[in-house]
Amino acid sequence: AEIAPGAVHVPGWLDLAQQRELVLRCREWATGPVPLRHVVLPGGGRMSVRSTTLGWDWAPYRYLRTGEHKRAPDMPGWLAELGRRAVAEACGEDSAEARDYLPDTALLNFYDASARMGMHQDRDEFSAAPIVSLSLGDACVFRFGNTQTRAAPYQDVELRSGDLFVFGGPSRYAFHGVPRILPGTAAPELGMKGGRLNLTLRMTGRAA
Ligand code: MD3
Ligand code: FE
Repeated sequence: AEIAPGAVHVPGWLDLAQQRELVLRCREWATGPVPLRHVVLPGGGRMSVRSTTLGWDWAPYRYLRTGEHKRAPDMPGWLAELGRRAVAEACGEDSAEARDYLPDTALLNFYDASARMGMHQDRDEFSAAPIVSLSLGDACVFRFGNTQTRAAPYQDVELRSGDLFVFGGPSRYAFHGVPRILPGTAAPELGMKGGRLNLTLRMTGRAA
């Protein structure tokens, strides 16, 4: 479903077996050289979400190869390919977006039951290519706004485990956030002990 021009929601894109596999991979990254941590913003605020990265390391508000942490692991080829298939699904197999899509960074966010993400725009990339979002674990309320202001008008959409969302075109720079996690909504077979994982695949537009 296209909830706004360029913002395409594909509920249940990943089946349970694919979700379980991705949860296992995420667990490896979450305990790797750049473990999940609460990112501290330059203004001193600590994000309630815990994050890690592959490829480029997101150090607010920029991408680095090596930041305060060890160098992030490389973005695996199979994950970049999954991103390309996601854009093909949302924008069409023969679209220019899908043809040129080669994400070079992945951001992994973990939300416990009380974590939130305030309304913001993603403007740290030097590329206007779409952003791919994959959700795992507990469902959340995802708030999709407009490009002008973090305030209304916005739409609230429930994102569940296995859902794909692609944000391109005019929606690429829309304000968005996660006001609420819905605890206890994940399938037990997923093997998560609560909380929500969100994996976003991006093109930084930076030279390797
Ligand atoms: C809309 N993550 O990592 S994913 C983020 O669920 C982020 O963890 C949220 O916002 C999360 O920056 C939302 C969906 C998402 C990701 C990027 C977008 C929506 C977007 C970029 C532009 C517009
Ligand atoms: Fe974002």
